[in-house]
Amino acid sequence: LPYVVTFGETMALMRADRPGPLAHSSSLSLSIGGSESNVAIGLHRLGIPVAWCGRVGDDSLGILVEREIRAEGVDTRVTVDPTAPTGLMIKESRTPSVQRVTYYRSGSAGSRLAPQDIDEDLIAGAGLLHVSGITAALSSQCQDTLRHALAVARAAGTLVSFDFNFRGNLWDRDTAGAFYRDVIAQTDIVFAGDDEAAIAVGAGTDPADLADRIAAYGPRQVIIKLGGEGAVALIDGELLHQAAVPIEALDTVGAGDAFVAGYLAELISGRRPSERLETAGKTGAFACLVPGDWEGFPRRHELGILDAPEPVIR
Ligand code: KDG
Repeated sequence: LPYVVTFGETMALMRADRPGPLAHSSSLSLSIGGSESNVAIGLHRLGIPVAWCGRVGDDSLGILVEREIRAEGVDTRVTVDPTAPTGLMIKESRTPSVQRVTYYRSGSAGSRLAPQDIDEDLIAGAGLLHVSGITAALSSQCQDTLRHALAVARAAGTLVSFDFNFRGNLWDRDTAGAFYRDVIAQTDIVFAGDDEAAIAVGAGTDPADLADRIAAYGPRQVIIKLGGEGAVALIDGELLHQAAVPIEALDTVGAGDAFVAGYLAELISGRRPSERLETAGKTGAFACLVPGDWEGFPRRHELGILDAPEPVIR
């Protein structure tokens, strides 16, 4: 199978074990999270070879980040930066159904990712490069890195996938919108929530219309993620609707990444657009059923569990 390359900032992730104010949480669990490494883990669990590039500090959290991603079978290409710390993200579950994410990442090692941290030959030899708008929001150096990687992929004929991933606590909508419009003109596959799509192409009530407007910039596969409402996609001119898998969501952070991993895994495996969306819907649902960002992502043989007729599988 062709392999996928991705890169971005992965942070240590601390999360209270029970809902309530963080100020009253006496214990936190420690893991890692980063949109692109989440996608990489999701792809690998579905049987797709994948490499992730990133920069971490010369600290214990950097060791944790690299070890966890590598332990998932992802080919990790990590630059250790002794001059900046590994970023940190804290998830506060203020009520059982509302999560607040706080970043401690400004000036982090991950935000200093530079073009030389990403092996050009790795991108040129890949079947697909996946990037996210989060990287562009971190620093101008990260934005240069993303643009450089895109240029290398375009020149080599490597497919490019881009997830808007708007983070309002990292940059403003106007700056993000201008960046999105520029990048989608150089991208083959675009993932965006309907609210995120509106940042780039203006508000619209109809997701199919948003997909149309994005496709006008050039991408042949535009997938508008609608969370609990499923997804609408415009793929090679064909409009498709994917219903969401009905579940009781516990933690939706990471669901978008799982969705992207499901879609891309089936694309790489040569499956039809409807099959790509169906798997994406399932992987997204799996992510919502487990508190961590990526821990609940399914392996291929587990995809059918959502339809299991009995609660105990023997
Ligand atoms: O998509 C999930 C991500 O939001 C999370 O894992 C952390 O990359 C992250 C970010 O910057 O928000």
